[in-house]
Amino acid sequence: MKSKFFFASIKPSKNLIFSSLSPKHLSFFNSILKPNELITDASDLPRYNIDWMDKYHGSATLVLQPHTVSQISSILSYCNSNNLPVVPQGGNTGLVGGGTPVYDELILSLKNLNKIKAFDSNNDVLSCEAGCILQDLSVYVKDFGYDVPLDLGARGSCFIGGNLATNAGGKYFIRHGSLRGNLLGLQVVLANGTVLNMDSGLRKDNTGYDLRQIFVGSEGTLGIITACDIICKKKTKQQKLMVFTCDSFAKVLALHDLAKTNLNLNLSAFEYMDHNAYKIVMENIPRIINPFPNKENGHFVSLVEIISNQNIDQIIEGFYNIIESQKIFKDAVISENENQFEDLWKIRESVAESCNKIGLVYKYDLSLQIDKFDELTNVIRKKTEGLAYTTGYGHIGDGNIHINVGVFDKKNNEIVEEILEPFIFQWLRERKGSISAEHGLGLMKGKYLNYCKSPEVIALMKNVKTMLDPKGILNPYKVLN
Ligand code: FAD
Ligand code: S2G
Ligand code: ZN
Repeated sequence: MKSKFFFASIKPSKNLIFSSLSPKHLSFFNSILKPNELITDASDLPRYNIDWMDKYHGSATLVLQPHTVSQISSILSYCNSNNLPVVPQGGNTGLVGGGTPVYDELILSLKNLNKIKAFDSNNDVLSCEAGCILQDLSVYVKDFGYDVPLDLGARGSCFIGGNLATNAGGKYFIRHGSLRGNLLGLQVVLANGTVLNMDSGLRKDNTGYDLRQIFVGSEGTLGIITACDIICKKKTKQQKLMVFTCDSFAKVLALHDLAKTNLNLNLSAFEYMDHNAYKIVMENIPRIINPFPNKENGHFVSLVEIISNQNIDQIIEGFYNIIESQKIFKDAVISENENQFEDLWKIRESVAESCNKIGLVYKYDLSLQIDKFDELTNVIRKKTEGLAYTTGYGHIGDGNIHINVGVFDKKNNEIVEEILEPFIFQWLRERKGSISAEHGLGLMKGKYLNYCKSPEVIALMKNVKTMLDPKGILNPYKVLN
């Protein structure tokens, strides 16, 4: 089945030193895995070969789903000796083509490595295997009165191993900091099968180089993450979400500044969506709540989450009065209960799914000075006028914008791609932004790495890759290509 996205520009040429799966290889895998740990059935393979956006299509004929680290070690040691390329896969929610094969690489799914080992409430540390689903971990630590240090729209499918491999951001970056900053212990299996236990579980451990961190954000190209220890934070007793419409982006920035000044540590998240993003959610998500029926035309929508252990209504009232007196917003709603809190967040978290309904979506997940977010969105909107639907939204709190460009008619996919790339990355380079804020490079952006990293840095990255994976079997064609 042809991918909606099959241009030569996206498929690097196949590395001919790699072998393909042979009956000999299959009998080896059958000798170390149980029948339910191998997937070869043609009807089951597409859900592993095709990414969440239906944009990247691989042709793996085998998915391995081991239950233990020693199985993973044996698998990698065998693949390394036989030049068999392997794509580590978590929940397959990645958005840059990192978690699916380019050709017939084997898929090693962490799905069955999903034990929650322990929660240490004296030291606030969660210990679990890489295949644990983020939402399951969130539910587990909630019983102890804690939050996991990240949350994102794919929580119900993504694995903590994939979150670490992409150093996922999400909506609580300003509250918890980065996932890498909340990582204590890490267990990784290298391409040659070596199991690296870096699980000190200590917040401070200045004994040599911190090797854990090179695997965070390495997108399956340096090793397979099999377990981790993550710092969790005590839940606050109260949380509310305020949603505002503003008639200019300048007012969104003013609102953000007032939120930082007046809410300070009570500010848990600050997200925005432009009118196109809001409109497409309202038009595509069944039973979505519209808090501003017909009143938000052309307006920007900001979501400001507030947390506190006491007097949250007083905090909100004080903040509301300040911003009202400065005429910053047009309309505002405040969640009154948990259901409304979730319903209002659902509006922001449904942008991706809604954009998928237009057609092929070119996604740009960028770090940029926040005052330039709307300028760039308008440049892209103008350049693709008539060909695509452009939305601007994202995590203002941590300087990460998402621009989704949904192409109306697939016959224009290639035209839109040529309009956008490398233009958008050049635009960004001139303003010292990053071509990937949180989703990683995957297959999509490796070729643009030189737009935000120096040749010396890229050369050193390549040396690290060669040292850890000399045959290049781990997630080939991704990140550094
Ligand atoms: P996969 O997609 O399976 O894999 C992602 C990459 O990690 C691949 O390169 C893969 O090879 C590698 N990998 C996976 N598991 C391992 C492992 N155990 N060891 C080594 N490498 C591994 N991302 C954000 O950062 N912030 C958001 O707000 C956000 N929102 C999203 C909303 C939606 C609706 C969707 C669909 C996605 C969103 N994402 C977001 C993107 C995606 O959810 C994240 O990148 C997530 O961390 C991927 O996890 P996963 O388990 O699905 O990984
Ligand atoms: C988000 C993921 C979805 C997208 O919603 O914060 O990280 O469309 C994104 O990029
Ligand atoms: Zn995001």
